Amino acid sequence: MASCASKICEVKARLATTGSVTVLTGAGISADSGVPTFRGADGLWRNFKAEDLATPEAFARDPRLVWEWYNWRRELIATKHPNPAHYTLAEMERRFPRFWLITQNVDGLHRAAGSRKLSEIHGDIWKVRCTRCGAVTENRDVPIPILPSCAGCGGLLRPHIVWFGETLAAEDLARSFAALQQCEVLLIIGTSGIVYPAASFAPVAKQAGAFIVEINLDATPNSSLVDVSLRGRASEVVPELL
Ligand code: BV8
Ligand code: ZN
Repeated sequence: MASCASKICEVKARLATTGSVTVLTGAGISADSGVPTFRGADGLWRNFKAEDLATPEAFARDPRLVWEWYNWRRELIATKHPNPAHYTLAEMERRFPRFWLITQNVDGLHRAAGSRKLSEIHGDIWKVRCTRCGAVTENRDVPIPILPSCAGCGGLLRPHIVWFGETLAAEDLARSFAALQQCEVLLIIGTSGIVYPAASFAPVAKQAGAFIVEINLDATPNSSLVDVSLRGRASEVVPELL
């Protein structure tokens, strides 16, 4: 076999000999679909940062403002489609006997590309949750009437999304840690590695002996930990891995 001149070739060789792959994605995998990232140049909305609006305190203080931000994102995301990176991960799910996708993204593009073995650990922008009765429903109204109310009890609806200061669903955490501990290869795609607990996932997989590959435009806090860093756009690099 030709020597692995390129890092891509090394990663392909690893994927060719493993049966267990876990993937962690962030906003960078959807950037090439036209969905703004959080901490890139296009990440702001009316000069607010995600950390200012994606909190229960912000919603309690000004639910209209928070719903205006989510409505703006829903309207934008409604016109976007999965890119080759999303489709490649859906193909990987079919190809590897043990595969799990952990995404921090709430845009639904992995599901739209056909991924089913996934944990949307920060929630789903197309779901709403009643602040009174807790009912979770899918809502694809674009625009969504502000302020939306629960069909069942009339309570105020909120996005079914994990905000800063809120804990992730126990089931998502358990499923993610299991996938991180049992994988032979972990792919980390398009995340700045700043937000916890997702930022602690690479060390968990490393501890369990996984071969870790990072695909990102830039270096991140994960970069010093990974075995191979592939610098480039996810929509170009990820399809090359299969
Ligand atoms: C929790 C929902 C336990 C919003 C999100 C102090 C006080 C209170 C809490 C904390 C604190 N210090 C730390 C914390 C914990 C906090 C946290 O980590 N804060 C950070 C800011 C330090 N975390 C939490 O609160 C979590 N809960 O810990 O519970 C607890 C409870 C109480 C008190 C303490 C702890 C909840 C975290 C979830 C927050 N919700 N989203 C929404 O989406 O509407 S996080 C938000 O950031 C998004 O979900 C996003 O996915 C996530 C991570 O961002 P990235 O996906 O990485 O995106 P980013 O733009 O940052 O980076 C993009 C990357 O892609 C870049 O590296 C770029 O180079 C690259 N890229 C760009 N284009 C491309 C590309 N790569 C490849 N190809 C391209 N084309
Ligand atoms: Zn209700």
